[in-house]
Amino acid sequence: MQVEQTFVMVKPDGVKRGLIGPIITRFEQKGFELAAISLRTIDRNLAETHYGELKSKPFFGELVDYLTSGPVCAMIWQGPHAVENARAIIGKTNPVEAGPGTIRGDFGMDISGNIVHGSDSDASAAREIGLFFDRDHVAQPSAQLFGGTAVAR
Ligand code: IDP
Repeated sequence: MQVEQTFVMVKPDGVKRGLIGPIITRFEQKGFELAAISLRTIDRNLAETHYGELKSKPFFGELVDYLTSGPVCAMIWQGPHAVENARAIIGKTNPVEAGPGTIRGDFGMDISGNIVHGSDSDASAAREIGLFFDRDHVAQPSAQLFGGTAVAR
């Protein structure tokens, strides 16, 4: 079994509303294993780099304001098909369209506050993990959960 990693971030609205715990619970219940976690306030430079692909969008400034409005909880979750499984439990970008049972569908009301970020590809996951974490502080997959397979990098 191939164990992959994905980058997940509880955004400032999720942190302020006390949703770190419920979000972690959902990832654990799904079967993911936590590899790293960090609560931090990010500066505009990191927010702009993280969302660099969206620079030309009309909402980019608003998005950077949102991401820097309070602490975020950055996490690395690992397991099989990590990127796809995380996107499935996070739900569609707009909470209005995200189905019940997904994090955005259950906890969000509007696209300006969609609670959580999840990488959209393995390449994005590797890039985003590199932006937020020092490799030395990331746990390896546990033998118990995933048979000790090496993480794909
Ligand atoms: P994703 O977060 O589901 O991968 P993206 O299209 O990559 O969706 O957008 C990144 C983030 O930009 C969204 O999670 C949301 O916070 C914000 N965003 C996307 N579209 C809009 C919009 O139309 N208005 C305001 N913010 C938006």
